[in-house]
Amino acid sequence: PKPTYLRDYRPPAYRVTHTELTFDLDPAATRVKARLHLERHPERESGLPLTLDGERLVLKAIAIDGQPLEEDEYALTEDGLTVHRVPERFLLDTEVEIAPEANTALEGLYQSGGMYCTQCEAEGFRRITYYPDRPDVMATFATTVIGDAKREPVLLSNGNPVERGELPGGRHFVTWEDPHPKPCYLFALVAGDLEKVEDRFTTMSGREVTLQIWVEAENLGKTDHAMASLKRAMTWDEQTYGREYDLDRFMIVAVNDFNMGAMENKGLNIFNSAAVLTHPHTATDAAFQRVEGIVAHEYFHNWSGNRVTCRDWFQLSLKEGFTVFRDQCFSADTNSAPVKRIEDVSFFRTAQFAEDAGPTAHPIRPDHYIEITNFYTLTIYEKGAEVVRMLRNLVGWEAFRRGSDRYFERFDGQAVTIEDFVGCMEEASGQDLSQFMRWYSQAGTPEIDAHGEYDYANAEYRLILRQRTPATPDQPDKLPLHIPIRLGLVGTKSGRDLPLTLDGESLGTDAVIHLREDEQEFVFTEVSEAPVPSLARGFSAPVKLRFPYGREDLAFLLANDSDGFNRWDAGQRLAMLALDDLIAAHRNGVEKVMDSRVVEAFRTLLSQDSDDKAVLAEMLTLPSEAYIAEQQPLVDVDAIHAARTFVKQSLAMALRDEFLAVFEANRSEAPYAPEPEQIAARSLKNVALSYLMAIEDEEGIELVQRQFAADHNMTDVRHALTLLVHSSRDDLAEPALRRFGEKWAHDPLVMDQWFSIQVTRPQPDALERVKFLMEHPAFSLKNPNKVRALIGAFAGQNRVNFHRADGEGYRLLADVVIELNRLNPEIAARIITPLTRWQRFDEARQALMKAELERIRAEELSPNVYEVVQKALA
Ligand code: B3K
Ligand code: ZN
Repeated sequence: PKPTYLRDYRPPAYRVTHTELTFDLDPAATRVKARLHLERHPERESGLPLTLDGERLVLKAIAIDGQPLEEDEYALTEDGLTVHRVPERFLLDTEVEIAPEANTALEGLYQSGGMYCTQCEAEGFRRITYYPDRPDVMATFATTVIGDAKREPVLLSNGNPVERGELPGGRHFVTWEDPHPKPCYLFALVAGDLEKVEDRFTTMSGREVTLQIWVEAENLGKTDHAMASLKRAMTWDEQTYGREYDLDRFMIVAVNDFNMGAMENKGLNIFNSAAVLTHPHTATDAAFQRVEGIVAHEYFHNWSGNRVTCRDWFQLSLKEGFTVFRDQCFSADTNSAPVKRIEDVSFFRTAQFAEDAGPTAHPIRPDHYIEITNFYTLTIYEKGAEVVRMLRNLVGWEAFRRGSDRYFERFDGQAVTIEDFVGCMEEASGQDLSQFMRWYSQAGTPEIDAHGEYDYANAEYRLILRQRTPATPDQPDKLPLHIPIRLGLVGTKSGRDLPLTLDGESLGTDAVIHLREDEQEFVFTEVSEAPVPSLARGFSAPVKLRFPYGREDLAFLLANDSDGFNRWDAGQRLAMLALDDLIAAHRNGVEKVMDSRVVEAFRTLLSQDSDDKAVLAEMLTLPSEAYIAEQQPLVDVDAIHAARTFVKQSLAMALRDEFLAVFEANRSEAPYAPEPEQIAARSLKNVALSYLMAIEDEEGIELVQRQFAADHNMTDVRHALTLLVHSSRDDLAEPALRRFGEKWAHDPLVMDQWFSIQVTRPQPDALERVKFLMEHPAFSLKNPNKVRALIGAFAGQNRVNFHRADGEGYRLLADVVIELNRLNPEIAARIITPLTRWQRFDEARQALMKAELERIRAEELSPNVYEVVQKALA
């Protein structure tokens, strides 16, 4: 497979102004008729051949302006169709046959259970019909769907239904029209025996919109939260960005087999059922919040993505980074803003930093790819969102909003670039963002080394910042970035933020300084007492910032920092210092000793009356094994696990009464609601319960068992079940697992949780369990949710067992990748990730991991898996 390069971009030779499609559905032989209204692109020369993308299509007929083509007038290849000579303006008619039932890649038109559905982004439409499958070709669509009246009573596509009718042989049809020009990646079709839940929304200009969520009958009771979230998101986008919905109806469909979370098809969003269905008995607080975030994300795409789309797939972050930023702000406004930020950043620093440090590191705007599906990454999405957040902070909200208005107005109905977006921000703010643009082209996580000195005599604080971005594949040398650092100086006597004066200018007590050079010195004057600096508040830039904090400094910040995020971060840093010592002790075989400062810091936290319980819960949570690993030069999974367990148990022993008090104070019998206050109390209570269970004494066990048996809501039940299954007591784990598994055997989403809990347990039988569960009737390699729940959870979260010294974990993953490479290349190329991170481990493990990658490489590979394996072994 050959790479595609950004520098080769050219507008298409022909554009499509209108597309008419007719689907005659059949599992093995669906007929797709397409009539494309084509014309030469004004920027391209006359006489060019017409090239259309098409894969796995059987061409049945082709005609131009009603004239069937002779065989020598066109050429067919594996990936498309070329018509040698065409007029300047013409109609192209084609008819193809496709087999949805054989489509296990879940791209294009496929079947999920009994229903038909589509996934076209990025390049799935070419598996439906011959078409210029690229986002800069935008057309209006009219789609007729013909199905069996009994098997597929519901026939959906984008836009508004304009006609329906009966046909001979028990068939019927519906015709849909979408008046908004769109690229084909936003096309969608759904057909099946579905039920709907309906609601209404009045837009800010007074238009009535019908909202529908379509599900299989048994899921009718699980749509309330998604519907409420949708309405909140619609209101939020009107109030925050002035964006209104633009069709008469907005539909969401839940499907069980789906590669990603959801898809923003115009007027017809298709969702992984895991990203839309909730019920207090089946979904956890985290799932409720995830559904809210994803519903909002897809809805927000209607403007940031659909009305204004990407010129080419290199610009993917244009829509994804911006839309993630929008959904993060929405969730922050709807729930606890500090907790949302803590959760997002702690995930980011674990997973995106690892991506940036690995062999598949790439810029937010890559300059080449083999398979674009591999670029739906944490870098494009989450780092892209961090960069938009920096922009918002650099220019300020008001200029940002003016820039966003300008962007949506100027480029409505167009396919544009990242420059177009940043250009609007430059115009609206009058700021020069040219150096800032490097964030889009340079891969890797910038590292900042900070040093500070307080000069008593002159009342000055001197802060020296040095930046460096490590080399990444294809990018050995890096230029300095424009990095905004939000900071405060916290007085050690007063415990307060001191006034900041820089170059004679007074900046208040919380300010942003701009690091643009490799090295820069900032001298704050009139600093009346010795301070501890609180740096990169709120994670003001996606960087690794090192500062030689002592443990006292961190304990001080944990108690005094006015920035909630940095207070949490100080706690994480303090815990990391203790963990580092313990990891070293474990490796050297010396006795582990708990750092009393961490114990005292936790004691203080537990004794304070916290007004934000959700933040407190985060503060009491130790860095994850994955995050700890991210901080080590060489990852020793066993030492990390042992050190973290030791800290947890030491805290539990020292602070048992305090944890018990917190647990008791936050119990509630009130009916479940996914409201911020309840969620906060539950998470705090459950963190306390984890500590109580860490030492597995009779009382802790009793509390966990009682919570499990009370069966009050899935958050509590799942937490209790996890504690039981992850304990050393199989006599507790087995009956609970059995009970839960039998109770929920009929519910695939709950069974996913049941799978994950078992295969993430630290006990040495986890790998055998994975193998055993792969034979379970509820498991299927063809269902991405199942693959993620079982294989993804094991390889990604069960670090001690996946990295077993005998290499069996690696072998298992490689076997799965080889099988999935044939069934579903997109999922195969994702699930392989942990194997590609071999550089971080000891030599023996490196050799084992590379051997598995070699074994995979020897197979006949999809472009997806080929690209990843090739990079991992480069
Ligand atoms: N835009 C989709 C991505 C689907 C791509 C799958 N290959 C989901 C989202 O970001 O909203
Ligand atoms: Zn998106």
